[in-house]
Amino acid sequence: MKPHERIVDKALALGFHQVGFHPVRVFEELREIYENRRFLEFEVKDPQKRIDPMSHYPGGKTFVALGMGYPLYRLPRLEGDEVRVAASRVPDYHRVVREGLEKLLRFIREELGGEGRSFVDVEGLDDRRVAYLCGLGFYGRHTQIISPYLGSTFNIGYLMLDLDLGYLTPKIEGDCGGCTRCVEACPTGAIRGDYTLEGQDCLSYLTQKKDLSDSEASWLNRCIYGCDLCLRACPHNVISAMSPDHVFNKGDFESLSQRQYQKIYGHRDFSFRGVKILRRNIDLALENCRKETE
Ligand code: B12
Ligand code: SF4
Ligand code: SF4
Repeated sequence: MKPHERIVDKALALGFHQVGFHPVRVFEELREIYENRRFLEFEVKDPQKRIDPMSHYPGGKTFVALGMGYPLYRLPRLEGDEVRVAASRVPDYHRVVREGLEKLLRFIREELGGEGRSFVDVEGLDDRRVAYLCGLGFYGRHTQIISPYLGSTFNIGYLMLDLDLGYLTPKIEGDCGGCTRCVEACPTGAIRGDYTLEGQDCLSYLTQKKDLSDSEASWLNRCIYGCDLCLRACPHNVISAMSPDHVFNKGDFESLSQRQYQKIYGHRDFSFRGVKILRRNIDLALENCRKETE
């Protein structure tokens, strides 16, 4: 078996669903986008860090990109003080993907004699670009990478290795044709339609942002962390069973200190932004619902 085939086998055994390879290079084609970007509150603002893999791991030769799918649960009917969080992996994908990447890296060290570094949403390097270059999928109009196997409900992790594997996965070229379902489904107009997103207007951002303007506050709905409406509209995605893990009641968070919140919910992606922001989102969401039904 060739080294890249052994890596694929091991990655699949570790729970990843898709694997691709590409030589490491600077994403020069994205420089202009990052130099002109209206950065979000918590984003890494140095364009070089976003596009230059060597600024994170000098000596990197090969990207190994891994896709891990997550289920897009069926929408529950929410009543009273019930709210939901966007479809996502439980526990937080950062943990699960990182754990898998570290095991894969250990295997490569021991069996193939290589060194490397693992990445999942690390220091701003553009994950979707790595996935695209490594042939995991193509850019959808909602700007998510769409895989022919996983749709766009998958997370991306990758390794940068100091090995030259002499293998490259062919890129998957594709586009959305005449489909504009996600543009129509997006409640804030964040999806521009030209394969770009105005992150400042995306509910996924607003549910994490510290201060909201009145109009931003009026957009919040019963999804109090993240947003998955464009994923739900996309014909490449499959909707599976209902998920009790993603539905909550206002009372679940009401009297928790930050410490208690971390203890109970620290393994979830939404714990990242702290309990105060979550409580604010719940209050705004329920207030907006009340106004709508008045
Ligand atoms: C910041 C961020 C956000 C921000 C802003 C995103 C943005 N686009 O600006 C917010 C909070 C809004 C967000 C939301 C979400 N995110 Co996010 N996010 C990130 C993060 C940390 C950085 C993304 C980034 O660099 N954006 C900068 C802009 C410039 O990149 P971009 O929008 O992808 O733009 C590209 C395209 O527009 C393309 N492009 C430009 N012009 C053109 C023209 C054509 C014709 C084409 C084809 C392409 C194209 O090139 C650009 C650069 O690559 C990454 C992790 C990472 N470190 O990379 C995760 C990441 C992108 N997010 C992810 C996810 C899952 C989500 C959510 C689904 C979470 C949720 N349920 O709420 C939503 C989806 C919203 C959406 N429609 O994309 C996944 C995406 C997985 C995938 N299959 O693509 C990532 C990769 C995390 C991960 N490792 O799994 N996210
Ligand atoms: S996540 Fe929601 S707000 Fe953001 S682009 Fe998709 S539908 Fe629009
Ligand atoms: S909903 Fe349609 S336009 Fe949007 S990403 Fe999916 S296929 Fe493309």
